[in-house]
Amino acid sequence: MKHSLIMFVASLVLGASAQAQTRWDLPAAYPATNFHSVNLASFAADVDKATAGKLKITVHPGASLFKAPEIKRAVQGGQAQMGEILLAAYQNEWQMFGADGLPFLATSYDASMKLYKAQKPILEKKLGEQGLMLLYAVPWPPQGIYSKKPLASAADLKGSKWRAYSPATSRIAELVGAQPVTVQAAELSQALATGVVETNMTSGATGVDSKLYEHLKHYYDVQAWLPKNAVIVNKRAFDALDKPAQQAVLQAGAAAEARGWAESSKVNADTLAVLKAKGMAVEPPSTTLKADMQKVGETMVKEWLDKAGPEGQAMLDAYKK
Ligand code: PCA
Repeated sequence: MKHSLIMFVASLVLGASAQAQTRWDLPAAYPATNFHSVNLASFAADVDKATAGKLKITVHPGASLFKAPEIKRAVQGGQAQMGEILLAAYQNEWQMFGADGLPFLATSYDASMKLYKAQKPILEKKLGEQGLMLLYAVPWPPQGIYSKKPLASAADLKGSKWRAYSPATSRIAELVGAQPVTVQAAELSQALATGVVETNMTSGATGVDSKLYEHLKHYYDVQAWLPKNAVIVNKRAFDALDKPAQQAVLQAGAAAEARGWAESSKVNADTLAVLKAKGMAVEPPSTTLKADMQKVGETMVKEWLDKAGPEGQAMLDAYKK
């Protein structure tokens, strides 16, 4: 009698722990309607479904839980179990993080995928040393130039207040003689409204998110680079999951990566159409403007290689193979 009671209680306890729910937070820096955030929400829903509700991941878009530059450290420190970061924003920490933020190194989705494949093994290694896992990465659409005034050449950017989101976008400003000011996407429309920004480079996606068309009337479709968002996981949090939940995270991550790449190029076309519909002049850059920006890119790739050393050269070789 006593024995069977103990067995009964034990089975309840075991049953309860088998049913136990794990809750994860996933801070992200871009608005809920942005395609990266929508993809994260689908990822979380996939994990929920695959684990029958045992792993609940709450996505916090719009920099609502942590500001963009704080997300990586938050995941490293375990304040969040996973998060989405813009790799290029962390170039000063490690040059390789900035490889996809360099102008004219990889300018199409195909080239961007090749660059990702060359970057991936060293990214995984570096993040692994930091107690992090790379779950997946998805590129933003190609980056173009937004400007209040028309631009015939890079000289027309001189002196303008230039919004930067990474060390590389600040460096571009220096090289063209503009005044760089770092503004995160979450604060971009506010900065425009107060007149702090006259020029910047970003995608059509962020142009629509932040309603850049309300203040900047020209978009030059330069297609200079495709910076990636990476979704990272705290390794200890991952290891604490049971095997089926780990599998669910990995599988949903792989699906999100494939979905994200397809969506990015669709969003590129859609958002450039929105900019036009909102009255912006959406044009290819003049030959001079393009050549000027390509020169800036050449300088920056050289500077990057100087800092990145043999590791950078090996990655470039793998990319160009
Ligand atoms: N949007 C982000 C990064 C790149 C992009 O297209 C931003 O402007 O902050």
